[in-house]
Amino acid sequence: MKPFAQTWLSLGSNLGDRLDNLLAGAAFLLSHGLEWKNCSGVYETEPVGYTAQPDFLNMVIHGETRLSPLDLLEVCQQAEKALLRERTIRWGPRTLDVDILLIDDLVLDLPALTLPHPRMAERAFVLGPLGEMDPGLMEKWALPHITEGIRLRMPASDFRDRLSPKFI
Ligand code: GSY
Repeated sequence: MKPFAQTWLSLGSNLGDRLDNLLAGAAFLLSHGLEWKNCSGVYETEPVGYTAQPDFLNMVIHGETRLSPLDLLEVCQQAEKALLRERTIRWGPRTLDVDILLIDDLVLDLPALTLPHPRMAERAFVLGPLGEMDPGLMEKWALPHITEGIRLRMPASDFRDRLSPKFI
């Protein structure tokens, strides 16, 4: 059997019930090939890129999976679809966004997937939750501790028990 790979995923939502969207997205992933290891708290974050949109809630999940990177990407995209994500503006509001940040030590440059995630080192909404959850990973990948524009909204201990694979 294929060994487990460790992976870190970033989830974001700024439309509808943002917390429910994050938890439903996480639950979808956990029922489609991702095994839960750990997660950060949920952060309220200022939008990056296209700034004329509501604040996001963001979190990072650490899981393990036997899925290939492209199959994991497919599951992430299915999770977005399951949450009825609409893409009207390219960088605009969304019910759920799931980005693969890291898979083990993989460095990939495919048309569909670049690893490590090419913009993670400049995004406080990724670096804050990741740093909270896994300081060793920050050192390993020489990631800066940028926390500007984000604040902890809910510690992981407050919602961990709502992460159920049967949510969707
Ligand atoms: O790439 C993820 C979607 N996204 C986000 C996000 O999740 N959080 C914040 N704060 N800004 C963002 N801009 C984009 S695009």
